Amino acid sequence: MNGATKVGAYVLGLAAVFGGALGVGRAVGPIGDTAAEASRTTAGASHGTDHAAAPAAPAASGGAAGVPGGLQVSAGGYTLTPRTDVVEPGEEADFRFSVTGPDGRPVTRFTPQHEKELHFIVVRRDLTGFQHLHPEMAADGTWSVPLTLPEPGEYRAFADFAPGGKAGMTLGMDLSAPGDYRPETLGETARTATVDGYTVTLAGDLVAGRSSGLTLSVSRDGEPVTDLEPYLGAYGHLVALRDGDLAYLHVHPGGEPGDGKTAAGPGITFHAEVPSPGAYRLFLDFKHGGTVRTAEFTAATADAPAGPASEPEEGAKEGPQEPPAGEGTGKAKPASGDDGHAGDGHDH
Ligand SMILES: [Cu+2]
Repeated sequence: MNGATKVGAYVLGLAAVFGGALGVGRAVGPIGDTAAEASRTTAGASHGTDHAAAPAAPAASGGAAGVPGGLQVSAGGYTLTPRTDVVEPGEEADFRFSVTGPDGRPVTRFTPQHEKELHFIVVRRDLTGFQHLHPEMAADGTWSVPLTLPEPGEYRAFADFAPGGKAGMTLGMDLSAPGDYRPETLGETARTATVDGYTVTLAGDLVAGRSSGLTLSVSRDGEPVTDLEPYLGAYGHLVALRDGDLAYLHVHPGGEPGDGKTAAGPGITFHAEVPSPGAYRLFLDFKHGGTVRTAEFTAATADAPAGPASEPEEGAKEGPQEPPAGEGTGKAKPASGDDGHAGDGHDH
């Protein structure tokens, strides 16, 4: 394949992943506008769902083509505007923000993705303290959420949303919790994480510049968990943040509850594409026994050629790659008490 075609395939791959991750969510919302249709069909190309393949939608997550989501506070005319960007650590704040649109006014119409109009992810810049929240929007477009930043430090907050009728995007903003900040080092790569007596095992490798399959398997007391509960329309939600700049990749399962082929565990399969070699922190939200929990892993890309040269070929083997080290320091913690939203009756 010549160079130009390789570059083209790479860009298409990025568009498919970012458009696809959001497009799957859009399938639960109103459909019919062309952007949504384009994203939905792109999702089919990326995730192997039933949608027919179609020309890729514009890369949506970050605004500019090929820029990962979450790195910009403003993109495509949309800007994240917090009422304050300083939050006292250890105290619950009534955190408010809006998304202003190209006309400079707060956006009040959003297209639900994964049963929510806006997903709000907060993490300290050292990749600890992950929270996945769902703010409420007032009629004037002001979003509010009870937010506790437990420890001092610099935090990154991500808003993952689709303005009504537009492609989805993720904007990011910095929040500060004043005080003495001692950043933690990133945990070593790990295949196993534990949370509340559950063990989650990661199989598969991230490969820079191309889609790769990851399977996360949940067990408890040595027994596979086969009755995972749907959470936001899926058996699991996976967020990947790039070490170094916290680029945001929202990755979704290859199937969904009730599609007749997706089991309720123990394995949850995802299609992930990361834009560059390096380390990523993975945060898996899963629901069991009525509670949402988050399992966390550090994962590094497999030792493979990266970037435009890593043209995937159908059926090609992954090559002689060393998997990341086995046992490690995957940290885990309870999810941030957000599971009340899981069953709130959005049609799906
Ligand atoms: Cu969410």
